[in-house]
Amino acid sequence: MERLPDVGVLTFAGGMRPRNYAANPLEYRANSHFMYLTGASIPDAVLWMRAGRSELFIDVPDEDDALWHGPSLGTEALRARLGVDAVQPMEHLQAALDSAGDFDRIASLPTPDPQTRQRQASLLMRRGWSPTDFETDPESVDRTLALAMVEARLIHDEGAVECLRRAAEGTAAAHLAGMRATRPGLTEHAVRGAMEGAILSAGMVTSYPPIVTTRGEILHNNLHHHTMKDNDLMLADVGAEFEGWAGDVTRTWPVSGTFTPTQRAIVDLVLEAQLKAIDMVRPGVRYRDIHLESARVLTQGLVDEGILRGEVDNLVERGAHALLFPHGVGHIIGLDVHDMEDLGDLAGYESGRSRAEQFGLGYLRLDRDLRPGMMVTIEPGFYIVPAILDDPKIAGPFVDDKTLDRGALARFEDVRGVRIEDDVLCTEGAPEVLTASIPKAAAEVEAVVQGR
Ligand SMILES: [Mn+2]
Repeated sequence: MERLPDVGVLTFAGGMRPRNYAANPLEYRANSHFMYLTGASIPDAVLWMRAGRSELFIDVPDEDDALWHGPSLGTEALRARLGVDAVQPMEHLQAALDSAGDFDRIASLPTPDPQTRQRQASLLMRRGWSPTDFETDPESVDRTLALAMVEARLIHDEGAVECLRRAAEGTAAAHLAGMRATRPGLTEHAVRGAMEGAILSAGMVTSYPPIVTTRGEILHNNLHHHTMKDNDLMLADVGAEFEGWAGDVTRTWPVSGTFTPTQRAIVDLVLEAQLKAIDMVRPGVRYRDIHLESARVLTQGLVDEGILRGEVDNLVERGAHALLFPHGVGHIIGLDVHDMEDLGDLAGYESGRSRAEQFGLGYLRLDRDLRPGMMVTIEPGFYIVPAILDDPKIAGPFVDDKTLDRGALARFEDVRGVRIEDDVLCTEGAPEVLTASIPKAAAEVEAVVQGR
């Protein structure tokens, strides 16, 4: 509010969304900006802030609501719990906005659900305002608000870190359960069920749709129907959410309990790249340099295996590693698993920086200088993706000049996809890995799977 002295700020929780019809909704979770400001997740609630005052507007339950949902917290008890100045019925919101005479400007961030967006537009329109494009309009109050939220949410205070630690605990329970539930002959569903079950048992929910797959080369694979076979790798990218705060971890383990020599070589290499990158999570380090350093470690290993040919720095500069490591090394994490991605690149990219054109580097979600209190993921990977390797525009030049040796790569057919991901807090000193308790070195992972 210091950044917006003459402006009123409206923040929308967002509504319930139907799964198939209105009375059968998806599990509710409020918009993260709303949760950050209020600490609550209340369907359709609106927070109105102006002149140092905060008022929460809610749909007051009608009498038959208590019949179906039980008694609800009264408005005064809710006010006391959340620490806002007032809690009012939704019917009063329009009048509150209309009477805010001095505040002829209203800032408001975009909301993802269409119904809320419509409500937002009509409320603003009554005041002669319409939502502006905060991404392109540098003069807009919405952009000032977005930047203020980024500044607040980018650096986690002790309370936030405590919640992120709890999310990490739920995430750890899930991965151990997943490793122990893996058996040749079962489907991936069984592993997913064990992992989500561990999260639900801890009183948490998943922070994003889980990836639990023996086809790890399909980066966002949300199918779980494959039967696990002895020589498969299981790639699980699963995170728990504690009171809105996200965990995000990937582990890759052998279905049989023992990596094949080729799988072991790649898992060791990806871990080496990950450890090198984690060690760089320190104040003042540019995140893109962490990405590029992990790419160099991977590239050196691929040169050693004869998969890539050339000089490492030159290969990374040309983006040759992206044929097998096409995504960025990580992202910021907080209330959102990709924190504040609803604001485009405003949170991930420092002012004056923008996405690269090059294949691979263009998918990097974060390019800031790190500061204490920032939390990031570190998640290098290796994937054999036909859609990349068979693409004449992406892979063609590297095949033609013999940079990529597809024959050498064919030996690693049983690898498919490997990723190792942890959640890392930047501190004044050495990085703190919140998810360090989850086994990741090949021998540790094998021991857990074998002990099932
Ligand atoms: Mn991630």
